[in-house]
Amino acid sequence: MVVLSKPPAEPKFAAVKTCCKAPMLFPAPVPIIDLSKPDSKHLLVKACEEYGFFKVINHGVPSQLSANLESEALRFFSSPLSEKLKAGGPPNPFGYGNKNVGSCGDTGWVEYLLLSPHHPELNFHKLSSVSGMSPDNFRSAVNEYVEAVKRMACEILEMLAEGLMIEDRRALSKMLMDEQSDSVFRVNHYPPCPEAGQNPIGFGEHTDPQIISVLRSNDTSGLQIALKDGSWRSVPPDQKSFFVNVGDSLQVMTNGRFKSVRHRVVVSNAAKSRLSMIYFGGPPLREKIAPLPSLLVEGDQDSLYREFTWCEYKNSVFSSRLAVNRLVRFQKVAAS
Ligand code: GA4
Repeated sequence: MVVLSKPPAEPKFAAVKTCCKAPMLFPAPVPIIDLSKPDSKHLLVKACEEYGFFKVINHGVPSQLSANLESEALRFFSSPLSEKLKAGGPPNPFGYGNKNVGSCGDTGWVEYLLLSPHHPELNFHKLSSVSGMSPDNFRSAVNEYVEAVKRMACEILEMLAEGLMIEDRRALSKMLMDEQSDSVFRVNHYPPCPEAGQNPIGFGEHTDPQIISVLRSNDTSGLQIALKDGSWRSVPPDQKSFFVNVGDSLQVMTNGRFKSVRHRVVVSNAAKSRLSMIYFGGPPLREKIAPLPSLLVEGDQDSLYREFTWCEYKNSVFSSRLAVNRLVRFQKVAAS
């Protein structure tokens, strides 16, 4: 006798935490960087120092690649939950997940696909069992998009290296170019929420642990960043541009000169879903995360951080709650 298991229920997104009483925040003063202008490198450095966040225009990534991937992703997210669950997820961190972020109890009004661009075997074979999906189309949409965005991220890192007067302009970008680069790609879908007026948390506040993150979203709002004084500001969406975050590892590599930006997503639109795709450029697991030597020599400064590898940091990150300030454990204690 064949026993059919009960189909899993649609995700219960009810009763998510609400975030801020003020329904409207002031828009963030987001620096806009024109990548086609060579002298943008000084503005890039300034943006990383002041905000750890900026928007990129004239970036050279064909809009068709973003549009393609967006439509493939929407096709996936509009499948029945029972189908989406076939694309994996917890306890395996890769694949489809909903409501739960990470393994330490963080939740939000979000469903996602977490993919490992350098280990395709972890991603796509599962999609072949999702009815209505063509894994080949999805795979090539992801690969083409990630390749183009990675190239842009490397260009930004090379401009930053020049702006910081680092002799080897590839000192940062080579970690993303390395075959063993531990980068991650994520597509987040925030479905329309009946409680949107109360600004429920879509993705809780955190900093990104990697070197650099590149985000592209559709034109639905929700992203917010924290300024240096701790106040939250909204980031108006712009589907033609990319938003770039400094990650924790780049903060360490610049000995704290660049700040990894705290950010979150709130669901503020009851009618429209938000779709974002984020490339997290990370170093190889064995890579030492430490201030670049030339940045220490100049002011005769000591490193603010004890030495660690990306593997060590990653283990600590993946066993922590989203909102934790994870670098504190790696900071040197100031002598009194
Ligand atoms: C935040 C940035 C990336 O989305 C991510 C996230 C990761 C996950 O979703 O598994 C983490 C989060 C992120 C940092 C703290 C831990 C791990 C969820 C979580 C609670 C893929 C990443 O690299 O770190």
